[in-house]
Amino acid sequence: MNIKNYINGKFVDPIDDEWIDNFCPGNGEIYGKIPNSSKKDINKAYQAAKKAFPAWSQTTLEQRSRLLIKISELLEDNLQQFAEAESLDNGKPIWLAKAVDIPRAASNFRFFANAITQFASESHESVGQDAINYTLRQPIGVVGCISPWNLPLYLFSWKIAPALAAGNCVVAKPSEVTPMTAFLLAELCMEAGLPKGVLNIVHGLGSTTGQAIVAHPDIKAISFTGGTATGAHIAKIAAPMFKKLSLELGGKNPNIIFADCDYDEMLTTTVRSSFANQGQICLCGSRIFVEASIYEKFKTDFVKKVKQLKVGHPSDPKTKVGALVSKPHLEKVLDYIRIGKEEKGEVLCGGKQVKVKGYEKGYYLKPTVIEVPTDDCRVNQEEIFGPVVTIMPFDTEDEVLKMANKVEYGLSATLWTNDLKRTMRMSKQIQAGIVWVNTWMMRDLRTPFGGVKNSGVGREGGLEALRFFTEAKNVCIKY
Ligand code: TXE
Repeated sequence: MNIKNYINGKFVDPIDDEWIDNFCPGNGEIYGKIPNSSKKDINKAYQAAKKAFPAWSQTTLEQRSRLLIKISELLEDNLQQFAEAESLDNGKPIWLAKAVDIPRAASNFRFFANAITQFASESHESVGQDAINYTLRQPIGVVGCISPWNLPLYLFSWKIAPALAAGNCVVAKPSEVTPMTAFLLAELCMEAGLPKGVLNIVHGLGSTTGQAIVAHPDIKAISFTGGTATGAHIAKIAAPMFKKLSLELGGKNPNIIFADCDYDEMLTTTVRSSFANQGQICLCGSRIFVEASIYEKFKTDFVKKVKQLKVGHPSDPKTKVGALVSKPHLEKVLDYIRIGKEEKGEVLCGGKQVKVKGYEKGYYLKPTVIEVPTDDCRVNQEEIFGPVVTIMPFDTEDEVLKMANKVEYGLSATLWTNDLKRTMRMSKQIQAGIVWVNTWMMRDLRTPFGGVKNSGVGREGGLEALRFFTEAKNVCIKY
């Protein structure tokens, strides 16, 4: 199926008529073409957004909120179609797309539809000066949203919903590897009655289309989720134009397990936090540190459970681990497994490609556990972003804290313990934007989301997202 750009309320071909192939990870075959849009297409999208902005920014909160809720309802009505498209495009098991990804995208629209109606700004009385200050939170204008392939619609909507709710018009680009559900979303926006030009969805490669959004002088804010190297590149382009930036980048998250935890719950969740979505979630706990007294037991139990995970075609309801997103990505992950062995890591399970019957050209990999000799080896330091985790033991809290923090990233961390004092101590000291204690990926959309160090700058979610997509203006009135 070929997809098109959605600009000014219409589906259009790219101006230069350039296209790229879209591959299906489940069988490795080309199943459609997508536009590789140029600067000209981005400018066309920008012009449409600019034209739509005055009217859109003046809609009442209720009008905006109703429209976003309508989109969320339409997504729920079309759950099956969207889940199938997401699974086909990304390789994730269809049950996962149906249970998590698409419902979460619908929640994003509903959440920001409601959040905007509660978005208050502060006022300050300047006592003794007969003056009052209040803050206006005004939409920025035309903003750019660039999203990745791992949670395609979930992360696309996580950006465009707050941007639209806050009264901006948007030029958005989903990943060229997984464009399908963003394309389908455009149809729902039309059906919901979103005015033309308010949301423009332009497809293409990062280096052409993405870069054209970032380099466009009049797109004043960029919300980006993707790789750390790309984030740094974007920051360089955006800095001389003083654009507002929100960068949600990579992670290499520690999963720290103490002997006093609820063992069974920890074990089940750790399998999930390691391999959910084929390990392609920036929040996955890819470095597992286990207190020495339970290390051998954990190693045996964990590897046993991991070996039971069924690798299979994304459409098979029994599949727990689907296909990796692309051939180059599969090769990158395989390369890391090779590096892990060279670094004297022991592959306790997995480590190999899987041929799924009937889909031999698909990008399947066995979930892999590598026991590493030291924490500073590359597989323990660099983001692999696939179904690969490292494990190693630790003796003391201080030791594990040092290892947990000794990476360039700082997105999330998971802590398994029933010791309250330790929880409080460690939560403060772990260098991460999110710390989960005795759980993983429990998300409340009101909470700030983002990382420290090379995991990015800025926070998404709740009020943070609405603040990002608005400019604060102080008005001081002397009376
Ligand atoms: O991401 P890219 P890639 C990590 C993960 C992965 C690595 C590379 O480790 O292996 O990044 O993945 C657009 N200007 N994460 O190469 O390239 C691109 O088209 C503007 C973590 O697929 O960063 C896509 O829409 N945009 C991550 C988006 O950026 C550009 C999720 C992300 O792609 C651009 C994905 C440019 N110059 C990968 N170059 C997470 N944080 O969850 C690319 N893009």
